[in-house]
Amino acid sequence: GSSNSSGRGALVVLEGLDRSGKSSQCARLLSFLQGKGHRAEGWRFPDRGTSVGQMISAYLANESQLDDRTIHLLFSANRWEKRGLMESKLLSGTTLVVDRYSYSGVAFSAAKGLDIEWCKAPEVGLLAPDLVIYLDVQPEKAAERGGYGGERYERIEFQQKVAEHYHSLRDPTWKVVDGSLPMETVEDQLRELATDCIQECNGKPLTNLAW
Ligand code: FDM
Ligand code: MG
Repeated sequence: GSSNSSGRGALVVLEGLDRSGKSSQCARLLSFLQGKGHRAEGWRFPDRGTSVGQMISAYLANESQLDDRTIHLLFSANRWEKRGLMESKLLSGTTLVVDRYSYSGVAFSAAKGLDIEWCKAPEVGLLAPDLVIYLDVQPEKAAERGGYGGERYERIEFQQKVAEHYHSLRDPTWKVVDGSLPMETVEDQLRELATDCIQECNGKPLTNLAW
């Protein structure tokens, strides 16, 4: 039986550099939660399935050029267009395990030199995560892991800057997990963090991101 059938679902966000293991860990966490009887879905941003998402995808593939602020706002718009659906899923008791969210939006754009407060502004009012897990992997280690896919941003010098901005965004509520540990160890830590979070947010209202 589902232990969260009466309450709302949890908004669980995984953040980290490219090749930090986020996507694999999201998939593992999702099947664990579902196996425990939780209603849970895996989400990711950018969501490349919408028309905004297709513009983002073309930009990341270097098939189009966009001004830095323009692409920043598209990433944000891609979250705004999903906000209503996220809210209704959460309120109906579905936990969302989300691969990247607003913190990626701010860290990646700020790494290009955009003002960080300007970067945060369009994120205000999106749903606030109940849990942010940062998979901490050194940029050098991430780059060694089977190489990058060749998308824009997948360069070590840039990832180093992104890491610095993630660092300055971190607040005490973030759970930093050492992503260089064995996959199963990381997986165990994520299971515990997510399970606790789902229990704790039962009865707590959904809130908005305010920074
Ligand atoms: N990215 C992702 C951003 O620059 N801003 C955002 O708001 C989000 C969600 O897009 F390099 C960057 C991070 C990454 C790229 O992400 C594609 P995935 O997770 O590799 O698909
Ligand atoms: Mg990527």
